[in-house]
Amino acid sequence: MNQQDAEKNNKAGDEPAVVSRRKFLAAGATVVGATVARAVLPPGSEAADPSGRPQADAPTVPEDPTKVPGTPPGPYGERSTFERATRLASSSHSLTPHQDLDGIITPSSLHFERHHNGVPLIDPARHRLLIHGLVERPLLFTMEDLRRFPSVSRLAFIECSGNSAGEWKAPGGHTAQKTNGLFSTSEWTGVPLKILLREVGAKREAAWMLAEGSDAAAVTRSIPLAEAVEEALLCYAQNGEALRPEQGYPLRLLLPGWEGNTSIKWLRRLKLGTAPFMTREETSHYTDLMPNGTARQFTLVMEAKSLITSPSGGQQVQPGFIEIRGLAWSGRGRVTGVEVSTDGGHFWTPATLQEPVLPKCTTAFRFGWRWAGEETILQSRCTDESGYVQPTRQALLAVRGSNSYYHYNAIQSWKVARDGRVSNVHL
Ligand SMILES: Nc1nc2c(c(=O)[nH]1)N[C@H]1C(S)=C(S)[C@@H](COP(=O)(O)O)O[C@H]1N2
Ligand SMILES: [Mo]
Repeated sequence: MNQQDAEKNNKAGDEPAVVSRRKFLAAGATVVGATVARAVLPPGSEAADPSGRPQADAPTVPEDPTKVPGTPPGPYGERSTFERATRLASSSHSLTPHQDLDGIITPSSLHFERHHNGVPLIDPARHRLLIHGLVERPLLFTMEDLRRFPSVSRLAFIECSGNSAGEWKAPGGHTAQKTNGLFSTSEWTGVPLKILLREVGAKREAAWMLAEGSDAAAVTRSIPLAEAVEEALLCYAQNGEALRPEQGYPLRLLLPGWEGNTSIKWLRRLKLGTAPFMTREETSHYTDLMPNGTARQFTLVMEAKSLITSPSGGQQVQPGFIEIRGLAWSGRGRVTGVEVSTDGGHFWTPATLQEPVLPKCTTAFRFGWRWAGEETILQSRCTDESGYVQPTRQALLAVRGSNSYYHYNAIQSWKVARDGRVSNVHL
């Protein structure tokens, strides 16, 4: 089936209709409230009576709770006090609750954090960025200087290379947050690195760049310039406002599609050189232990991956129509397709991709499904513009062995039990 056919097939699921209680019962679903429909018609069913004529059991207008004066506007918005989506936090990281979110942008307050020695408090008026090494003119920039350069905004995900690390051995996470919480998406705004390299007069021989953060850990990374230079952004803003302190306020490097650890936060220094800066004093090291005992290093690109966020681990579904929703992303470019399997990987059907579909950014997908109440396994599989297809767990383990920690991107399997409970399993 091609993408268009799949979209047609999914159409019914794209247009949920409010249904009368009678129709709802006829559809064979479970009724939870007396007059409140908790589900939509299954795909292919006729819509509710469009004539608008009152029906015997037509719902009445509920009491309007808004007749009391509301709260006046304040200087900075808050979410509804009824909303509960939260990050799970430890001393070194926090996880985005993907199962509670919609769309591709992670609210800034729910963006995951990963830091090696806490979040520093930095006064932007005193912050400086030094660019030196193999340059004609070493320069020190203030935040004000940086904001004067031509700017770029783009949407991009950041994924920690340790995202899903708990899945190498056994099903580690019970929820989408636990399995994939070290991954988030924002709109980032800043100055292209290329412009600043021109400003300092980067020398021809400069092939590597050391980026250093201003946190207590002074995290540094060696970055190959040839691949980084086109897209690297020095960001001061995220989702329309200044970066959050946790995301590197007032300045961070963003390397779209690469391991999160290369996107140095609280950025204070860039040093250009001919070779990687490799001494322990200079940089932190990330390696992947391979089955033959060797280690691979500078595996910078985050490979294609996808995740069904709803229904996902810890949730419970009802029989009838279910819109399967999820996220797909690839560090190599655009997502070109996502397929969904509702039978543990035997049959795969293309899901509908939600626009926008942007390179090195998260793409949302959805897929209309009718669950009859049997035990089954839900999976999604992503393909990117390089032709790379997200591997099964078995295929990934065959290549990487099970001694790895970073770069786990296997297909996620969610088991739906007969009682509707969803859990993380490994096939
Ligand atoms: N200065 C500094 N930059 C850093 C880190 C850090 O600890 N210090 N952690 C890195 C890691 S491992 C990741 S995955 C990303 C996480 O970015 P986020 O906290 O904005 O989600 O920041 C990277 N940049
Ligand atoms: Mo990371």
